[in-house]
Amino acid sequence: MHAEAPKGQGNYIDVAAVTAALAKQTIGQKIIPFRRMASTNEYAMCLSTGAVPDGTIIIAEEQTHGRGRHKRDWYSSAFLGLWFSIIRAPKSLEHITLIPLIAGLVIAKTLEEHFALSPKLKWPNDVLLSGKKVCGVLCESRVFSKKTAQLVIGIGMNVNHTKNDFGANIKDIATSLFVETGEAVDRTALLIYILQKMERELTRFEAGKIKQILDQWSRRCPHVGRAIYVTNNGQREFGVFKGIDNYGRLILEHSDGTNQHLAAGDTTINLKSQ
Ligand code: BT5
Repeated sequence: MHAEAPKGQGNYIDVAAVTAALAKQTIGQKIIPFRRMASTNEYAMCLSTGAVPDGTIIIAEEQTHGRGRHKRDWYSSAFLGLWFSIIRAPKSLEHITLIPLIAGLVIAKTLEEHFALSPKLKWPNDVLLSGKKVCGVLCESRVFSKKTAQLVIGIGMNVNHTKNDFGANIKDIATSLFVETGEAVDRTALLIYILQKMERELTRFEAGKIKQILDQWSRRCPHVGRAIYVTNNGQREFGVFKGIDNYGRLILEHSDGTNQHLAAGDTTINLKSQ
């Protein structure tokens, strides 16, 4: 692992430019860049508390063991994407389960504003373009007491991949910004935009604007109001996706009219027609 990118190989993210652009905010006040590492989330989760300032970013040009939820793999090719983790000390733990949804919303708004794209959100953590996954979010936390925790917000976004850059196991389900727009993307500018938006959205969240955030999230989720299958702890059932509660849980309405609130950790969803 190299804490500093060696010169002259590949097209590196300009970390100095990112740091300079984010000088006035908490997120990104320190950036720890790697050329290659196993997983930025794994690294961030191993840092001891207080070892780095709140808002520190761990970023890698390539991950060899990028991880998704439930120990799934996250493929992170060299120089083609944004693979990074934000270390955050939340002000309150009450609604921290909303943070993966907020991260997805930040990405969706970035794609709308920066590229005039129309991304969709799939609960709990996928950002889709043309029905394929362009970005995934993995939030992990270490809880120290009823009031304190350290959160790691991991974001993986496919940026300059061509279709051939995706391996056989994900080529039908993954897409990139290059595939969708036909244009190479400046990853440095994109990262700055995302991190500035993340600071603003997390500040809004900490100011208690939860309803606004949930409304904005739900508007971008085509599954809300639809019949869906839910696989929860290995059991498959179906109902209507009524919405998201204040804790980021999916509200599933059963045929008898009762509502069940399902946490992201154990649940995956599919449209009933699939
Ligand atoms: C996620 O998990 O979508 C969370 C991905 C988070 C990745 C970031 S990168 C920086 C940080 N460090 C890490 O180690 N992780 C985070 P999940 O919902 O479980 O989706 C995983 C599934 O997505 C896999 O089983 C594949 O089917 C698919 N997949 C894997 N790599 C992909 C890619 N690059 N693009 C699209 N889909 C992918």
